[in-house]
Amino acid sequence: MTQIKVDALITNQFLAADLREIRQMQEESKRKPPKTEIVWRNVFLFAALHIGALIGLYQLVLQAKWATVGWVFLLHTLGSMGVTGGAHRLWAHRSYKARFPMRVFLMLINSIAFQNDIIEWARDHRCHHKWTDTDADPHSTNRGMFFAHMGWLLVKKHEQLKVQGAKLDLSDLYADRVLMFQRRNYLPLVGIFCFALPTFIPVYFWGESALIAFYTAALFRYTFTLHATWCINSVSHWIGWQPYDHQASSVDNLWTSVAAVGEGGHNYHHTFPQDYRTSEHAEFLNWTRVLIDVGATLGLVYDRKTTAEEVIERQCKKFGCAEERAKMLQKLG
Ligand code: ST9
Ligand code: ZN
Ligand code: ZN
Repeated sequence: MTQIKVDALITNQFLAADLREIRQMQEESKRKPPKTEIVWRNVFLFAALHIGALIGLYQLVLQAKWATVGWVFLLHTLGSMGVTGGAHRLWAHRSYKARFPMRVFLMLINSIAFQNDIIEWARDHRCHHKWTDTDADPHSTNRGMFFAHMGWLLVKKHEQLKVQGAKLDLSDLYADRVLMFQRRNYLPLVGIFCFALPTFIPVYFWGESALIAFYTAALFRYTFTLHATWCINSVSHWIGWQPYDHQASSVDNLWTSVAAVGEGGHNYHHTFPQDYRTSEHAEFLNWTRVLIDVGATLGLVYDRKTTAEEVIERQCKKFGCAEERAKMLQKLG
């Protein structure tokens, strides 16, 4: 395991000049609200998906077999881990390294979640970290909580995001043949892993009705995982603890840790983005960390990065609050 001992701001890859530029961009985006160009195709598709998900929820509660309920939970957990352990902690942040079989596994379970291919996901997420709450942040909270949650997927992206994002170095992502395979075959992969297999398996193995399997394990489960993920962009930039950085909009929150398999330490994560744990609180909910640690035990994962205690303490003293950190860890475990 590698412990990061350099100053927190440098682990965050921001230099003082960058920070000044970012503050200016944040002010500018508050002064001039950007014009919104609605993409009606997405509005109709998401509306249809949510109607299907509501039917699925009704069936899940009243009509589905118990095995199907378990299947929905398993798919949500696996798909989420493909996002948290794969797209997020491995590919967007490089917070650990993984061997080929682990990367293939993560790419396949990521396809269950159908959240754009990993290269696009990681590109947008790197923009979110580097230019948080500016027009170059795909889901800036300056444009309101609905925009941060899902509104950003219903409108054209801001020009600033495209201009700034084009400056990012994404060569590591394009050099990974597992990611290139996913990109080239994205539609068949999500067709199989997000919709076809989730429907087929309950029908074939425990005789569930095809319609119930489709509405619950495909449509409802897909929508639920989307909202759990989107909550990190809305709730986790809104209500919660800020022990590590009071100036940031990100917060630590217990409920997002529950729904998003351990990603609720968002104030911690924005402060120490290269830490593979992404959170200090509620370790028992950090199932993604468990998956990465199991990978390490099996020799499939190596070079997990953590943050040294003295760096965390220095950061809290300078930009957050050590007492708030102690209180939060006591309350949330
Ligand atoms: C979904 C993603 O839901 C969810 C991500 C959530 C992220 C959460 C992050 C925080 C969480 C961390 C923890 C994880 C927790 C997980 C928990 C799990 C329970 N840089 O996009 P286009 C350029 S997806 C640089 O079409 P438009 C580029 O040239 C749901 N350049 O823009 C690009 O071309 P290409 C399913 C950029 O036309 C070109 O612009 N998917 C950047 O404005 C055009 O790009 C959907 O619903 C950039 N960042 O359209 C699809 N971005 O890509 C939704 C763009 O070829 N998306 N460029 O290089 C769309 O339909 C469209 O993107 C749009 C904008 C309508 C939103
Ligand atoms: Zn992140
Ligand atoms: Zn964030």
